[in-house]
Amino acid sequence: MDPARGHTRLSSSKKTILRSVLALGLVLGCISAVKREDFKTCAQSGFCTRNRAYADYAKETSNWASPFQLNPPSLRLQAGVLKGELINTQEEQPSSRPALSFELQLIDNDAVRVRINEQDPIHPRYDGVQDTVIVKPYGLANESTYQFKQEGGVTLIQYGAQNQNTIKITSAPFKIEFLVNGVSTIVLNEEGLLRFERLRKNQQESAEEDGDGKLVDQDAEEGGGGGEIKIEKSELEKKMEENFWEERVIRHVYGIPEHASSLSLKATRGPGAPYSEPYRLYNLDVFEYELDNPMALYGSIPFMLGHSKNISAAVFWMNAAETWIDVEKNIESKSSGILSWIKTKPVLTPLTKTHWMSEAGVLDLFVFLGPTQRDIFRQFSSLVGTTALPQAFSIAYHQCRWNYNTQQDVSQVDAGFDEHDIPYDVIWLDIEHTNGKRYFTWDDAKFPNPTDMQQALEAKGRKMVTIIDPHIKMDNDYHVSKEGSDLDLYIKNKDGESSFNGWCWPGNSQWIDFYNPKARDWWASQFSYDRYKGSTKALFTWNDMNEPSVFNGPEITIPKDVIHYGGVEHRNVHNLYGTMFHSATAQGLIQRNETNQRPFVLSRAFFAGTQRYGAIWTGDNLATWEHLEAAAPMLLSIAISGISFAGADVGGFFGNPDAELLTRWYQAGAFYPFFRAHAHLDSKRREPWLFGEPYTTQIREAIRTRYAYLPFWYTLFHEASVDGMPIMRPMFTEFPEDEQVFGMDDQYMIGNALLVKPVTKAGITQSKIYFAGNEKWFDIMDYDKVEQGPGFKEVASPANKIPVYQRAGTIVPKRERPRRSSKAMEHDPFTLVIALDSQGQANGRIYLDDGETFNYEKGEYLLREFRYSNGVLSSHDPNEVSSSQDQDWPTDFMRRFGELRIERFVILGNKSPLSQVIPHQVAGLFCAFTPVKQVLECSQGPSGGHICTVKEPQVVLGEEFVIEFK
Ligand code: NBV
Repeated sequence: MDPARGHTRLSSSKKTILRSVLALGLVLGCISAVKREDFKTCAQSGFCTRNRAYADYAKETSNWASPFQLNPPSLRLQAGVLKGELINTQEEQPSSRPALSFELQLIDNDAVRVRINEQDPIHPRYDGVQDTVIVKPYGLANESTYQFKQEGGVTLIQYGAQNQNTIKITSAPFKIEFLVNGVSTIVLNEEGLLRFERLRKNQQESAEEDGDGKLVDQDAEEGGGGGEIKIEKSELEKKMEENFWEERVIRHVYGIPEHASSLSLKATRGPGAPYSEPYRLYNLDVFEYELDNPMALYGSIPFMLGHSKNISAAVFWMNAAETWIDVEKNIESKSSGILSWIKTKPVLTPLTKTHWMSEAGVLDLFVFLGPTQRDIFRQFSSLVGTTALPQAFSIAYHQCRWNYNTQQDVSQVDAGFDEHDIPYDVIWLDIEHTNGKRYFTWDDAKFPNPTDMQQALEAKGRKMVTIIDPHIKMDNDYHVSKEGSDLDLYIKNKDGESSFNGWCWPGNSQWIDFYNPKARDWWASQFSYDRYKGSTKALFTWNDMNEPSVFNGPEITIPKDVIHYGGVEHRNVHNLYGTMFHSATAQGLIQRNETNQRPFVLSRAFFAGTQRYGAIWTGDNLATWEHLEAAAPMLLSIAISGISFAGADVGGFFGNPDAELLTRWYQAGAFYPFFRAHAHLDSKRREPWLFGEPYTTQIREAIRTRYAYLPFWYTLFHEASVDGMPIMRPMFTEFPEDEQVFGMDDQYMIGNALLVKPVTKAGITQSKIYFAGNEKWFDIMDYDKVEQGPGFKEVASPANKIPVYQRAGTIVPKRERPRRSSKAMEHDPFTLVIALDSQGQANGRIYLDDGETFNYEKGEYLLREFRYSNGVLSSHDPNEVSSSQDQDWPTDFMRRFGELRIERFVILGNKSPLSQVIPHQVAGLFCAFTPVKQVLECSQGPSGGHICTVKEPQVVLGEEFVIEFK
């Protein structure tokens, strides 16, 4: 299938690439067939080897101190920005060399940005990542919100909403410590490992590569050193200087996806470290990836969250070049008091150190001190962007396979869902639907009438997705290829003149340079209906292979020395390429639409900020139980790093799942934010009904469960789009005080309300679940099964059951009438499941808009907060400026959605049965409240709680209400 893969090896090239290696140590106190030889280890990466060696050298050298010093008289704090000069005392004639510029920005959302760059460099470092990653110019803290003082060589800044944060900057040796309420949380350069390369004139000349420069690894030449310390001796070291730095937080650390590894990051250095390789961030197409491994995968987000019982903090290392991160864990006793104006608290706690090493770029680091995780997610997402609100259909179920072969195949599969009463929203076409892998074209023999095909789907409220990859077949008769050449839009070889070409699905191909604004606009224009023939507004897009995957390239990707628009060398921006492509595609879908529809684009590669453009998935997993198990930790790491709209291929991409595995995967997938089944070309067909009973029924139930909870999912997507809260949440996000859950990644929360524990082993009918907190948990399949937290409990998880529990104290909106697509449910009434806590209270929300357009930006949506307290349920608008208040009602939207009924309340956890429903009249927008006799039924569960159902309570969503229950 992919002969070129087998031949790609890391070459022990003789070339020397002199580029701006960047590294930072962060001490954060707190079945595989993968061809390993295709991918670099740290020992094969020159800068990784040298940086690790430098760390060892520092550790082994007694009295090691960072050679970097801040020049205190140079420090100036003005309008939220502290500027100064950083001197490397180890440099030859430091006084005659321009110092490094140091800048610390206090951002108005309480984040802090630290930047270090060269002053007057001969060869400026690439500093453009911010232009694409940071959403908008942000505000700096107002001078009245912080205090600043300098004492000797120490600079102190106190800031934060409650003045709770302190930054302590030590000039010599250079170090920055961040404290929250006097507790040391993150320390930058504590181990004195900061290093910063300068490129000198004679080096710049010698930086030219020799050889053909095409498809060999570009810094493997130093790899043979076997990780030995050659700090002063190596030839390369004489030419280069690396940036090493470090930070510390005291706790578990999480994030830095994408790795097929645990949620809580494992040690990669130090005694007993489970991994010997650092975590690597370098977007790569890894065939049949290995589990429990820090190897790089398709996406990279250099965001790391640290958490301990009392505190959370995070860092974002804004660098898109190849990056390696070492994690080291030890125990340390530490007194963290600083001068008299900070409270002193002793800390005895596991210390996690992390060491960040990037090949290029400037040092640009954001520190988020929360104090809560919700604050951290808000701070981070306000800089890199929140999840774009997706179209409602796209959070329903997707049916994919490589490939649905013909138009007839598509209509048969579509009909199969109806015959078996299984809802689905989208059918996908993989690369075989094209004319010879020429994207934006159709294989006319197989798909003679794509427009009719899409219209037939649309008539049932369904959609289609086609794949569009970034490699463009070199063929002058292919309009996309020809226009790309005529307009000169391809990535260039290192000569900066000729276009790079390499091998991919269509054969010899070229790659659009998405760094060129003209190329982005042109690409977006390809999606207009007149250019993308056979496309309709029911057609959406899948961007695959965008790491980018180049079959005959080094590590199956594009060489680092190819050149982008503006002369930018690829190594500086590698991890962002896929996102630039994703963004231009999403822009294309927005532009094509006279109907103001939101885009839907799935991407395989990702970076920080990808959530602004669409969804991602975890690539080519395997149809094994181990891969099913690995999906949750992977998705959790991705979620806390900003990308909520993510999923794993249900069923496993490679191989053939048996019926049990497939069924369990559907049950797990029904609780992934992006829910798509997918399968490899060579795998057997596995549409949900093909395994027969009881599996068809079990899969149908799993998919229907997803559809029933769509109002809840959509409300969570709204929350993610507003304040960056992850949808799929680690247990420690909801239970930050409970140390029991800090390392837990086999169960997780959806929003704050649902606890999910996927079954990931064959033959299991019992699951051990941790019920956190001091409240009850209600089994969603059988409301009278109630578990009391905190503690582990063995619960039954027979084949037809997804172990999912609703947390006491929450109200979850649902729709309980199964239909064939989410569109077909859009006018259905709602059910509210009200799970009372021990105080008899519960809260929840619903968000609703038209599910398709951008009209919500004009206020066309409904946001309702439900509160149950003292036997009274009320619905109100939590946000005075949203929805009804400032509108001339009724609008089209309200006519369509505001009158949607709530047809049922299910009240769980009542100590005694209810016998009366008393509506209190509230001025309504549509009609005065008409008290009608509701149907109230209560039953008693085995645990003594009462389950009461109120049918037809005569309330609509667009109207506030107050109802008393007795
Ligand atoms: O386009 C074919 C596949 C696709 O089905 C899969 O989901 C992607 O991750 N694609 C990779 C290319 C080849 C995989 C072997």
